[in-house]
Amino acid sequence: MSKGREKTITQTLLKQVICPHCWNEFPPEEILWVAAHSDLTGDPLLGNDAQQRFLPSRFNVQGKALDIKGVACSKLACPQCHLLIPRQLLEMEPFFISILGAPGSGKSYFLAAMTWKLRSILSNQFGLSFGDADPEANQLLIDYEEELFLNNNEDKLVALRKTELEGGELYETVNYGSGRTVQYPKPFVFPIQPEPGHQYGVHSRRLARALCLYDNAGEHFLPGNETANRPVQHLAVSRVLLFLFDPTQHPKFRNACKGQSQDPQMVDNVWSNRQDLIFQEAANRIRNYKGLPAHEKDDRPLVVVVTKYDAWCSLASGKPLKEEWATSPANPPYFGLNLKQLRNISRQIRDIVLKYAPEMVSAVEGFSSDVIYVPASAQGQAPELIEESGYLGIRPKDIKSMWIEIPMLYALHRSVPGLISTVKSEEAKKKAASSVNKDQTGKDQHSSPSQPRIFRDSGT
Ligand SMILES: Nc1nc2c(ncn2[C@@H]2O[C@H](COP(=O)(O)OP(=O)(O)O)[C@@H](O)[C@H]2O)c(=O)[nH]1
Ligand SMILES: [Mg+2]
Ligand SMILES: [Zn+2]
Repeated sequence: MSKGREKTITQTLLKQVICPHCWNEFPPEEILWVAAHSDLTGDPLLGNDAQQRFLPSRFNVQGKALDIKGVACSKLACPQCHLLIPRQLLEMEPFFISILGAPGSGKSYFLAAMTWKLRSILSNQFGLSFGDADPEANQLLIDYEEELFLNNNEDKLVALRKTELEGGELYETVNYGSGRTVQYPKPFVFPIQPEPGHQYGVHSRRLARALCLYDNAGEHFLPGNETANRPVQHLAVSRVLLFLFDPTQHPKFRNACKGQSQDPQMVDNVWSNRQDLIFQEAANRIRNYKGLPAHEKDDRPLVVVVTKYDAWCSLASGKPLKEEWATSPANPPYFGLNLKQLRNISRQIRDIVLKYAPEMVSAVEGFSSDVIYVPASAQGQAPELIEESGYLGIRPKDIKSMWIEIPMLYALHRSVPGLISTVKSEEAKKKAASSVNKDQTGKDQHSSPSQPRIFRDSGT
């Protein structure tokens, strides 16, 4: 490689790379390459079928390593676990987000609907580019998106297949020898970067992040289901935690929605998990891993996504969630997040959860000092029974996701200042002033004209 080329490459590399599988930190020059020639198979950690990993000594003019058969390679791998690392992780800081929730709480639908939505709005509304680091590695999510949002047969009921507990789809197995086998949760990696029109477009490199998402099989957090070979570092290193709370799994929510919702999950008790215990189990593992004493709270943002809003909306306003409650035009032509309104809605949703599932509020607030409650719905509609399979399914044409992107916009805003704008209009300032006045008169500071009660008081 020429001196000049070497310089431009190293200038754009991070000093330390973090592996999104095993969280090992290493300098970029230690990265392994994956042999491209089909004869070069067999890896001590990944088995006989895996392509060999190697530290290269020869490169072609494009800077690609050559394997011992002389074929140019393009895939990279971690020096510790040997799993594939998308190239963007050498250049962009990673941003880990763990998605946690009971089995059946809607994680797979949430992830698919969220990434689908982010693909269409991040560039248009927020001036951010967003794509797959490696479409092959994100294939499971891409399949989900296609099934729900690009389906040729929009009238036919579809159901996302259940991600299995031990299955290879969400976990990758590495065999370190001497009987030590570790199952790492699979990351879905999406580079996010300000486009030239973004208000901080000139700082694009500094603000760019490689978003690494993990869909945790909730079963692993059922009490008693702990094993040492399934690490939870991703929960500990995540900058933001997303916990999906599903009211349809809660007997008191189901009772309160009787006659108001035809959703089979509300009527028939399809899923039923003690979600507070699942959260507590995950929280305990995080505490152990981080060495966080029991009396201290975790200070990272914790977003409690209250899922399947369509099924329990009768306890709130009964109305669909409107986009303009959470985002509105900020720096034209772009949008911003209306934090004030988001916090206002969070308080109202918290009231509802507190009324029917106080143990959930106490579990999350006992762990984190920074909790926000965000309602969302991936489907926007109740699923129906598919006679042939016995699964619950939805017709693609009926899907109307609500607020599915808001938890992630909030998470990005909280963790990478400047990436997502917030609404600071003249009107918002005026409204803020009027709400201060109200405070001084001793009236309820949460129900000023600037903070309309979108949802009814719980119980009315
Ligand atoms: N009513 C309603 N049901 C949903 C929604 N999202 C998912 N579901 C249903 O919840 C069930 C479990 O969803 P899934 O994403 O597989 O849960 P996971 O086990 O957490 O990944 C499925 O039967 C879905 O049809 C939603 O927004 N509204
Ligand atoms: Mg799932
Ligand atoms: Zn690794």
